[in-house]
Amino acid sequence: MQKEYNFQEIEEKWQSRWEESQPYKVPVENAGKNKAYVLDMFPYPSGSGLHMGHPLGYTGTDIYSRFKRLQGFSVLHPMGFDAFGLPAEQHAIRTGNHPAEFTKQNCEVFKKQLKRLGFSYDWEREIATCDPEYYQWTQWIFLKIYNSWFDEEIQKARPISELPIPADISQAGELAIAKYLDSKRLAYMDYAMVNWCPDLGTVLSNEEVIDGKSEVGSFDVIRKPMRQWLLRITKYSERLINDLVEINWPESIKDQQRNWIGRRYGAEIDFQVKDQDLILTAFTTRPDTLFGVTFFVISPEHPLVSELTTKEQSLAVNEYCQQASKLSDLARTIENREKTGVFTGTHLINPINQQAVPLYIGDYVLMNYGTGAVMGVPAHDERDFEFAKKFAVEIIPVIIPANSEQAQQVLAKNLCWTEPGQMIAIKDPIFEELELSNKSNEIAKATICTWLETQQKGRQVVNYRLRDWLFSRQRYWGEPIPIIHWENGTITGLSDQELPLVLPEVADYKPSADGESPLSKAENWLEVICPKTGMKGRRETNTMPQWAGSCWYYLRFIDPKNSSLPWAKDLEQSWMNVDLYVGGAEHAVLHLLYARFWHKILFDLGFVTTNEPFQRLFNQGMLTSFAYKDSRGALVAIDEVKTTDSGEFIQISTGEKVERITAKMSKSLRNVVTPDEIINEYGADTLRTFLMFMAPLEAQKSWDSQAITGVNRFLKKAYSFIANRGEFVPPAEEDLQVKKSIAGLIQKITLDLENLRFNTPVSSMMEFLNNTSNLKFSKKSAGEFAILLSPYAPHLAEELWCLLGNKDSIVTAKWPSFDPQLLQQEKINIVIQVNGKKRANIEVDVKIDDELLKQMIVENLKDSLHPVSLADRFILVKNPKDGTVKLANIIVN
Ligand code: ANZ
Repeated sequence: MQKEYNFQEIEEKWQSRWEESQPYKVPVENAGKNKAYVLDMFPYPSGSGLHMGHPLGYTGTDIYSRFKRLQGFSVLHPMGFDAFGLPAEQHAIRTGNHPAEFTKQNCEVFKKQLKRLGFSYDWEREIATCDPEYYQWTQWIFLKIYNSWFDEEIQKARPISELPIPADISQAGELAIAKYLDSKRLAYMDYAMVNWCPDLGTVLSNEEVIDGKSEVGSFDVIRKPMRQWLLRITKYSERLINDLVEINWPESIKDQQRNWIGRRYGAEIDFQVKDQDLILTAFTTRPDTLFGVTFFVISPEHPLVSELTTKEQSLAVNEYCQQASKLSDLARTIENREKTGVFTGTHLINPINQQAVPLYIGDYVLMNYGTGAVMGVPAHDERDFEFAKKFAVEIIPVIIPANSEQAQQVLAKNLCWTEPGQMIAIKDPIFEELELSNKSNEIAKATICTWLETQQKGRQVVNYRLRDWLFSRQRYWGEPIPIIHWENGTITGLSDQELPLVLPEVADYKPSADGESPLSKAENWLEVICPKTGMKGRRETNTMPQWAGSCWYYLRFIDPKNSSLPWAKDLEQSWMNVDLYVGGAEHAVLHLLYARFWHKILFDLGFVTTNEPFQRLFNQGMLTSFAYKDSRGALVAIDEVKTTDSGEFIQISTGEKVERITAKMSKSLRNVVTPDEIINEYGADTLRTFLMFMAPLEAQKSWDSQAITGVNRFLKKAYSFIANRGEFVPPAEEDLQVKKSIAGLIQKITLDLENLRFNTPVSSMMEFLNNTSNLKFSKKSAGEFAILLSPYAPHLAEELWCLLGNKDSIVTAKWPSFDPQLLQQEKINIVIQVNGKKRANIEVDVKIDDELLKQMIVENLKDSLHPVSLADRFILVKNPKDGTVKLANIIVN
């Protein structure tokens, strides 16, 4: 009787065997020369369980891990949970239940679901960032950051104990020294304008604010000054940009990081305030436009606003600044927003031509970029152009396009020219002395910069868009920041022995009305007395942001149970870097930049031996689903639509025709497919193989429930091919085509997996079975097929391996090799004619492609009396039976 593919039985059986034999366990000391550290971006354990995006990337890494294991590598493939986070806290506020319990339950669900997918994780290394045994070390790293400073000279972090203290400060006593140290630490406190979200009762980082709303929950966000913890990531701007060349990451992600850091080469230029002994400094990337300055704008938060405002203008200026304080930076810098501003009554002197220009306050100038002051050049900057039009300020062009026709247009129409070009002749003694007329604006940039430097009226500078990382949150469900504020005004970090500083129990999880963290209500925990001096102190009540735990989890996986250190140094040395890191591109600038930053500090302080954490990064594409759109553009859920025989889509309730579109999976469109549903219906092996088969892993793709049956059929066929085969032949009697095909398959899949091409091996395996399953097969070749299949469909492959009579798990098998001779193509001889006369013979592979053949002919005749080129007409005469070329005739004029 024919045996049927019973995926449920097979998958349960092998999962329980793996549970017993632990084939994926990596001994702690086992790194060795051939190692592969393959890492997934670990999930946040939400209450709704795994969604289809999770197994998509996780299958890719699992296939790669299995492939490397079969190749004899020691593979570290761990999994854990990014378990602090806002949803659990909001759940706690709603229900009064402890977020830890809710989180723990969710982790259990996730783990069970992940195990059903047959992933080859070493579960003994599981970690959760909210466990005190884990966050003890997050706090430990925070303290290392707190206890260090950045030495500009060597561009490295160093222990704060090595910071040279200026003599006047050390004479001023302990308190002054403490203040000085605090001002240099890599973790420091400062008043910062923060994004305050009243509904969430917390401060958000810029990255967590999207279009003026919170990323979580989409609540309004306003600006407010608050005392906060910040990490000095800006000190690492240069290294974070420069070291990108060392790592194998998608260029698009590198570009996003570069843009986020936003390195700008430019100049600071000093403008004297007219009739006053005061200087205002502008940051510009375009010193070449200095002769075109017609006004000057400072930010409403500029510290000199009141000093620079005349009595007559003070009322208007005050009112304007008040209005501006209500807007977020983002709202102020929206493109095409109508420019606003107010005149201060004051004028400034342009250092290069001594012209007096009016000084305005304008909210398009931000205080936290450059110097918070802009020299207005309306002829060459769009924002300044709009401002000048609104306030009727003069527009003086100094650069025109190199193309004269274009230049005439720009001048005739008074356009704003922001591109490179050449300098217009200007009547000015210094302009003439510098011989700028008709020079390219790039030359003018350098010339004017040098002039400013020699006159001491300006200097070249590098500026970055990156801001220091706002690191404190007024939340309960995060790592407590291990700091004590003493009553004498000093602050200290806890000692290593006092860690972990465990979250206290609190009566409720809401922040206080003024935004203090819920921890400020935990009186007993909060108040401390120094056992040595008896001084009173209060613990820091802010907690760390969710990014903290994921900044270093890849290091803990190396040595997850170490209770005396975050990781043992020799293990770190043998396992790092992460060889392959896979996750969504949405983490381009958040997690991936923060983790690189922490890693570099740890590197500087000697705790890790590599400069970068993630050697190779790969982004999985978005997985979407289908939905429908009616003629008004409204979205229609998938169960409200039927498909007609002719393939049209009709809305059932209205009978109206609708259009099929791709949309995010969402409950309201009822187009969500969960991994569990699919596993129930087809099994995990089908789901895994299908997820890879759909498209290249990096591509965006739409879930198509119908297409999965094709993959399921392939696995049934693979099962039957071995389970229902009467007998195998000895290797000597095997059909040559089987030998050749399996060799080709091994070659192809090896190359594809090495290059993370996960989709094409599936079609190659399908094709292989179709072409060879009816031929004479040896057990050896059938076993090799099972091994090739095992990264994709590990349960089925184990079953087939067992049916072939193997005693050990297929996990312990060896990735097959092949005899390259089997892949050598037969040669044929082709006659070459030029204009119908025989000129040469060449020997080529039977299956040579036409283009390659043409190139070979050109090459072959290169030094002859009758050279030909690819531009000539080639007539390839082919054998009608097998399509091989017999003769090539090239027609040369
Ligand atoms: C004069 C000028 C002339 C400028 C010109 C540009 C073009 P990116 O490349 O985005 O960094 N700027 C400087 N500080 C600013 C601040 N705090 N808020 C808003 N804008 C500010 O832009 C650098 C340019 O942004 C600077 O160069 C300055 O305008 C403006 F034809 O100076 B520029």
